[in-house]
Parts: sequence; C-alpha cells; structure tokens
Amino acid sequence: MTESPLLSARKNYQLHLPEIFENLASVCFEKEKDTSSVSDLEEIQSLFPHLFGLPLLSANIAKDKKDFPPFRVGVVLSGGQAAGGHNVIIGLFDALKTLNPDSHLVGFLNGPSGIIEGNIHELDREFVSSYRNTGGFDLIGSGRTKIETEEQLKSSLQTIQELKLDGLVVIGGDDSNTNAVVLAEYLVKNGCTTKVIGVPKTIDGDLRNKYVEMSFGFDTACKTYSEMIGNLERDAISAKKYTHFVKLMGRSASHIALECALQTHPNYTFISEEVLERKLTIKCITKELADLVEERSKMKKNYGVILIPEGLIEFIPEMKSLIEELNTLLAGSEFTSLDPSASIDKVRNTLKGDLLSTFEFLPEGIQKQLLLDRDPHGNVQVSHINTEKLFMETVSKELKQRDFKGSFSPVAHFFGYEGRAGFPSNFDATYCYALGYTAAALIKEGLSGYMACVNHLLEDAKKWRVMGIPIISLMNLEMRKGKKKPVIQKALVDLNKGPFATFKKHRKSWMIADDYQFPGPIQFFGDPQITGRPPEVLKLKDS
Ligand code: FBP
Repeated sequence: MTESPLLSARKNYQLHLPEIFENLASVCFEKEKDTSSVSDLEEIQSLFPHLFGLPLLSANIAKDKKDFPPFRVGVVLSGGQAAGGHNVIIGLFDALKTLNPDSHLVGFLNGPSGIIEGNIHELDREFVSSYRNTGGFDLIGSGRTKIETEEQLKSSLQTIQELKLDGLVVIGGDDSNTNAVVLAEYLVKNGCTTKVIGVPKTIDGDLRNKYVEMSFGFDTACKTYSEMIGNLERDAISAKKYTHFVKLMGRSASHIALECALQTHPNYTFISEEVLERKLTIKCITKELADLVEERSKMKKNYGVILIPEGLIEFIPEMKSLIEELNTLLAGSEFTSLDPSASIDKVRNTLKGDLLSTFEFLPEGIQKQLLLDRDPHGNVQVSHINTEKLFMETVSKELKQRDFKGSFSPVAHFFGYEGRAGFPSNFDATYCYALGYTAAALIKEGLSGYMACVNHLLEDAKKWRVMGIPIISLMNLEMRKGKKKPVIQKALVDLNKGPFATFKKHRKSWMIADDYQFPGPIQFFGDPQITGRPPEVLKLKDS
C-alpha cells in the first residue's frame, strides 16, 4: 500500500533539539537541590532505602569530552497510547548511536510484560526511522502489566541481566513511572548496575509539577478533541436542534476538559476538581444543566455543547465514597469469580445507608460499569462508564418534571481513544525527541531512578532546559486495591490560578452567547510559532 502524502511529509519533518544536545558527549548533570518525597517520608524511605533522597539535577556542559563504550539499552512503552512515544524511542536511538555507533537498543514488546517474559525486538535504524513523527505505540506495542510480585521482579532482573543492559527506559504515566522506580530499587538491592529512567507520558496531563511542565501526548490529544468539539459546535449552530454531551478522556484530573474548553468555548464544561470542592451532588449537577437548557431555550437556542471529563464520576462526593467502598469490596476474594449480575446483588446486600441509596439511584448500566474489573494498578476504568448518558437521562427526567416546553434532544459522544494515536503535533514530536535524548544522557551519566525532564517549554526548543527528577520525590502513599501503596501523586487542576481562573472569567458568557471557536485540524505546516504552539494551559500556567 502506498503511503499517504501526509505520512511521507511527516516523516521528513525536521526535529530540533535543545542546544545542550549539540554536545551530547559532554552533557553532565549538576545538583540543584536535595529531595525527599511529597509526603509519608518515613514509609517511603523504608520502601526505597537505596534511591530515597536523590538530588534534583539539571544538565550542563562538562569541560572535558569523554569517549563512551557502546551502550546496551532496553525501552518499554507502558500504559495508554500518547502521541509522540515513537519519537522518544527515535530520540533515544539517535542519542545512543551518537554516543557510540555500536550501541544497541532493544524494545520490550507489549508493555512491561515484555520485560518479565524477555519478549524483545532488536531495533535498527531503518525500522525505527519508519515510525518517525507518527502517533500510537505500535512500534513495540504497549501494556498495563504492573511489575510488583517478587516473582515478576525476579524475572525482570533475569531478563535485564541476560541482555546485559546498561539502561532501561520506561515510557509511561504516573503508575508506569512508579513501576520504573520500584524496579530500579529492586535492581540496586540485588547488585544489578542497570540504570532505570522514566519518561513522562500521558494524555491526561496529570503527570506534572514545577519541573515536569507537561506530559507528552496531552497537546495532540487536546488538539484532536478540540477539532471535533469545534465541528460539533458548528453543527449545533447550523441545525439548532441537538444538545451534545461530550465525555472527554482523562482518567482523574480535568486538564483535558479545561484545555478543550479554552480552545473551543463550549456552553458548559465540568471541571471535576471544582465539583468536588463545591460538593455537588448528581442532583445539583442535573439541576444546573437543566437550568442552562431552559435558559437557552427561552432564547430559542434548543441546542448546545457540554463537556464532561471522564473522571467526573469519581469526584462527585457521593460517588467518590461509593467508589472507594466498591474498590475495597471488589478487592475481597468473594467477588473475584462472580458474574456482573451476581456482583450487583452481592453489592446491594453489603452496602448500607447513603452508599446503598446512591448505588440504587444509578441506572443499572452504570451500576454494572462501576463493578467492572479495576486496571492492574487498581484504577476504576472510567473510560468504560457512560457518565455522559447518565446526565442525559437525569436532565431529561428533570426537564419533564419541570414541565419544560422547549425541545431537548441530547446526543452522546465519547472522545477518547481517537486522541491518543494520531500524528503528534509539532510540539509533541519535538518534545518527545528531546525526552529520548534526555533519557540517553541520564543513562550515560550512570543515573537511576530519575525521570527525564525537559522544561521551559514556552521558549524556542533550542532553549529548552534539560533535567533529571528523582521519581521518588514525586511520590506519596495512596489506597490501591484496598491497601496503601507508594505512587506518584497526580497533579489535579489548580482552582486558584492560571488556566482555571481564565476559564472561570469567561464561562458565564460562553453559556449563552455561543462564542464557539473552531480550531480545525492540527496544523503541521507554516509558521513554527503557530504550528509548534504548546497547549493553552501551559501558556496560562503562571497567569
Ligand atoms: P495512561 O495513564 O496510561 O497514560 O492512560 C491514560 C488513559 O488514556 C486514560 O485517559 C483513560 O482513562 C485510560 O487510559 C484508558 O485505558 P485503556 O487504554 O486501558 O482503556
């Protein structure tokens, strides 16, 4: 099959690197400051005695230039797809070959299970280059296996030793980077010198802090969704008959919904963190939406666009308590072999008081979705819960009770998987290539338990700053599968500043005035200031 003209053009897109990498062999890392963990210091130190307290590092150029022996490095893609992952691998490959042309890069197939099982693919230039600037993770595949049992850790160690790896790069989100540091600690404890480096990936945008300004994939996902939301808005003002309920991917935090709202100005956008702060119940949310539909209808606007972050369900206080209780119940052995209907009955017989009333209030479809298996990291699979349909149903009922005379024709959408594998934006493509180089630089300096970090992202790529962040410095203890576990703390939307404040200032006028914006498809060609433009939330972060 012939390549599409766009695919050919994308493969030739020229990637720029931070200036410091012009001299990769001389890149060294200098201490910025000491670190500990976000909280639970004692417990986390006892779990990671070898890697706790590593310093925060920033890259510099050493005076002397060293020669390096060939490196042997393994790379794994972990968790959900995020556009740009292929460029991390290509950046890593190019950097290792620059350090020594005889270096080897092996890919672990289909996620962390590839490490446990020793399932690898030796990567060569021709093969990796054919994936340059493409989306998805099909170069080596991905998976969600959590390396946690002694047996899994032992098998991983064995694979790493058999392959004689100098380094292992784990490209993943908060849970996968947690996985990376657990493995790094295990390797040190067992006298293995292989260095483990994490790379911040996730469309959710919640792997973020003072230094990691953005996880890769977020920009492409938001631009993809914003194109589609803009199209729906155009459709809505053309036909004037549908109210579109759009659920947007992004497991917990509402960064994606906020970014898409800033790009497209829909009539209503839920920000889960605010719903939690305002302690909104399903009833309150339903009332607010019904009020909006009525008000717009009075102005003959029987249409609209509403954005719902997929994590919303976990932030509604009554649902949060219910989900926490269900997580604990489902972790119990008596639930493991039950079919969905039997599970619903058992849950009904076990829950009490308010928790039972909340559960009973939900449509049966949602009840079943809440009982689906948790992912290997213990997360509720919110992408499978039809929150948009839940609110379409409750708002319809509410309007009937109010004897609403206008017309309300809701249409459900879920924009999720289609945002994770498209061609990376110029921003993500360039950022990822630099992250791959950073991972190689950290390994060559013999560092382990670090996350590759490239920041100052609002500046020209040449001026981006390169750092190493100790993964443990991002960790706290959280309840997972009924037990306290060390995990990277998710960054939620900050309700006190920046992007949210801008959104809050304008949202009232967007409710009624139809200030819809139509960003159109991702721009790949033209003025680099426009095509390389990073997400709005990053631009507004310090405002
Ligand atoms: P990561 O945290 O692994 O990056 O994945 C994020 C995500 O895309 C969420 O937005 C979504 O809820 C989830 O993955 C879907 O998971 P799956 O691909 O297993 O259905």
